[in-house]
Amino acid sequence: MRKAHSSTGMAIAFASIAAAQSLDDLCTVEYVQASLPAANYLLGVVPNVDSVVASTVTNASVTAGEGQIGGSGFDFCNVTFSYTHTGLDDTINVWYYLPSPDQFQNRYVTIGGGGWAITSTNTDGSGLPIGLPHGAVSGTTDGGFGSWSAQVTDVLLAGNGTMNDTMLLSFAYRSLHEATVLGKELTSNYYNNSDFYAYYAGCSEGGREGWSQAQHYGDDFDGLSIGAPAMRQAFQQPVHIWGALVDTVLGYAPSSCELDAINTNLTNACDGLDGVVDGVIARSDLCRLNWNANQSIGAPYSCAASTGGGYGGGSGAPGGGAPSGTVTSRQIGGGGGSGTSTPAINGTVSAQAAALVNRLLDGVVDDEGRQAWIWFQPGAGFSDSVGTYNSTTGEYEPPSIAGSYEADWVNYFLNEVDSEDLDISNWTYNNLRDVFLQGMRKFSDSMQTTWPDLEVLHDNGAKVIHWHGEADPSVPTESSVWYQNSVRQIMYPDLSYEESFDQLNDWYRLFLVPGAGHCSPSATNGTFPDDILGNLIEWVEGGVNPTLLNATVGGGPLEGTRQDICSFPTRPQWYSNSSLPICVYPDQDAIDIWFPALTSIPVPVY
Ligand SMILES: *[C@@H]1O[C@H](CO)[C@@H](O)[C@H](O)[C@H]1NC(C)=O
Ligand SMILES: *[C@@H]1O[C@H](CO)[C@@H](O)[C@H](O)[C@H]1NC(C)=O
Ligand SMILES: *[C@@H]1O[C@H](CO)[C@@H](O)[C@H](O)[C@H]1NC(C)=O
Ligand SMILES: *[C@@H]1O[C@H](CO)[C@@H](O)[C@H](O)[C@H]1NC(C)=O
Ligand SMILES: *[C@@H]1O[C@H](CO)[C@@H](O)[C@H](O)[C@H]1NC(C)=O
Ligand SMILES: *[C@@H]1O[C@H](CO)[C@@H](O)[C@H](O)[C@H]1NC(C)=O
Ligand SMILES: *[C@@H]1O[C@H](CO)[C@@H](O)[C@H](O)[C@H]1NC(C)=O
Ligand SMILES: *[C@@H]1O[C@H](CO)[C@@H](O)[C@H](O)[C@H]1NC(C)=O
Ligand SMILES: *[C@@H]1O[C@H](CO)[C@@H](O)[C@H](O)[C@H]1NC(C)=O
Ligand SMILES: *[C@@H]1O[C@H](CO)[C@@H](O)[C@H](O)[C@H]1NC(C)=O
Ligand SMILES: *[C@@H]1O[C@H](CO)[C@@H](O)[C@H](O)[C@H]1NC(C)=O
Ligand SMILES: *[C@H]1O[C@@H](CO)[C@H](O)[C@@H](O)[C@@H]1NC(C)=O
Ligand SMILES: [Ca+2]
Repeated sequence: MRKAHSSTGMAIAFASIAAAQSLDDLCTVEYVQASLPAANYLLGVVPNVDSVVASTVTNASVTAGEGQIGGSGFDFCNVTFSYTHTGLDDTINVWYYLPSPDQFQNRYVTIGGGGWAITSTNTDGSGLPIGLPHGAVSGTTDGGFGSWSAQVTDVLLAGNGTMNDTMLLSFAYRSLHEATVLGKELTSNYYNNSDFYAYYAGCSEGGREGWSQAQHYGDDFDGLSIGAPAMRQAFQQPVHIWGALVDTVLGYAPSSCELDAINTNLTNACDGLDGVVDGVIARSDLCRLNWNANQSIGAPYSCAASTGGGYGGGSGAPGGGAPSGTVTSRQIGGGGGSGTSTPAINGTVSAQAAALVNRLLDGVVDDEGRQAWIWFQPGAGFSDSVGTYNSTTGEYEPPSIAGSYEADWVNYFLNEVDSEDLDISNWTYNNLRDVFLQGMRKFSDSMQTTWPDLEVLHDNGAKVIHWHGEADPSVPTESSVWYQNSVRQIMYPDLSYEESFDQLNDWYRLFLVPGAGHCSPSATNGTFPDDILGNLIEWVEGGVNPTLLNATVGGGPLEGTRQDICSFPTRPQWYSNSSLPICVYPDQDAIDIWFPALTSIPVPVY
């Protein structure tokens, strides 16, 4: 098995490690300075030796999260330093946790960010500590944004009309690669050990960052754990406009109460299609084939007055409480369907609301009805469409887009204006399609992150575990299915569907997590991955190909029961005599439902 790194070595570092093996001995500014990569180890990158800060941390705890394990009793060296690029007077900060020598297990991992942040520095399983339970050095970067908590939108524009292209590319893919190359060389020098494996782990924007590395720098890693990637940004952010736009174009903004009633009907109708009635829609593909919102017309609803807090999302659909650093619509600022007071409401599901939900689930179309993109799975709720109550008129209005990630995309990235406003009240469906196309033209080599040829990564022997909650309301689940299919078709053009999946599954697997939300569990009785990086390590280092992803039920009567996750395209199906699902190949129509022809987009969408 290939190892990740070959060291150029550093005499000073090696001189001191022989006598110094404890954490206290290694975790000094002098020793870390001596372990720094040399100037131009990565051409054009010059570490600032004087910037090194190193401090010992002992008995640290890590909280599990995002499908990664936690633990306690971790001792490590907490290191930061900065570097500059030749010819630029810039400062990029990088941050590493280096386990004590007795806890180091010959692994390195780069950690991604979330939302518009290039890094997550939390103590839970979404930040730098991810590596500690696996004895891995963890590394991350501030991208040169000026602070660890800065968002790319803070630095993307030098002024209205002037994009800071350096910051764009830093965020898009470059700075994480630099943090990785520097981190691997630091690891090699610090432990006097070039014989270790290199990994990547991230979810949401961190997932997109993982694909950005896999696509641009296929040599960097032996394995990548990529969750719910916010990739294909030309579509990913604006797809959240679809909910409000359909309200606007159809002239009907439903209350959360009415949408909840539709979602309840959907859940009741689709829950059992997977063979077990447990409140989890494990077959959203069958739901799309078997249910449409017309079935819910006439269903009664009644909700008490609310003083704010917004949309609860109904069963199986998370509302506002997304974890920090995710790409949920309308989490920035005060716009949209949260925080407003609504009066008591009752009624029966209208034909208008049903037409609207059918339009949402069928995905984005243009004014001629031609398909432009997909949408979220049934079970993910309809939060983007929830009307805002106007106490002056007593009517529900389409939700405001202002202050959302999608407004940021249109303003900062596409139009290059520093603004949180976006008024879509005059838009038609073509405006949204045109936003997709504008983003594709402008960011195909940066934020789009869908390059489908992973030959370098594959030749390098690297493995990828790509996972996605099937009820994710922030990044459409189908977005992941779509990308995997693109890779399969580009890399195995001459093989049949099953033959090409056989080849692909040797090194890249996709797991859809039934009922799960965005990088987190959602449905009460749903299962969730135990230890994704652990499965990846077993695959890379032990040759154990994860035909199933280890996972455990998080609540309800089966809480704590192992319920592993099927590798796409196989899908879970329960039979009367089994308590665990069987992974089956779906019927052709349950495959085809994922792949509509995008007749409104004149170029391939990967
Ligand atoms: C570094 O590691 C190599 C190979 O393991 C070993 O030969 C060498 O003595 C080590 N050097 C120091 C200074 O520990
Ligand atoms: C280490 O932390 C744990 C809590 O995680 C605590 O119970 C224990 O006393 C600590 N040990 C030491 C030596 O501080
Ligand atoms: C690690 O060091 C940074 C500054 O270099 C500091 O802000 C942070 O709190 C430290 N983390 C821990 C866990 O001590
Ligand atoms: C780009 O952003 C960085 C970080 O904020 C800044 O140092 C640099 O001067 C900016 N470049 C331009 C051309 O504005
Ligand atoms: C969880 O499953 C149990 C029995 O299998 C069921 O009674 C309960 O209603 C389910 N919970 C939800 C939220 O559907
Ligand atoms: C729902 O009902 C409307 C009005 O009767 C009809 O036009 C539409 O085709 C139906 N939708 C589906 C998916 O059956
Ligand atoms: C429904 O709302 C109306 C007012 O809009 C109210 O008079 C009526 O009592 C409500 N019915 C129920 C069952 O809540
Ligand atoms: C409510 O409706 C009134 C009348 O159309 C309008 O002037 C006002 O801006 C609306 N309020 C909000 C918060 O949209
Ligand atoms: C930049 O453009 C936005 C949108 O037009 C405007 O609101 C803002 O005031 C402008 N900022 C500056 C500094 O001119
Ligand atoms: C929408 O169109 C109307 C009529 O053409 C125009 O008066 C209004 O300014 C437009 N609103 C926006 C936000 O463009
Ligand atoms: C996954 O489960 C298998 C079988 O129970 C076990 O051998 C393996 O170690 C587990 N892997 C992880 C990462 O938990
Ligand atoms: C919606 O769900 C379907 C399938 O479970 C039922 O047959 C319908 O009766 C239900 N619709 C309403 C209005 O309750
Ligand atoms: Ca079910």
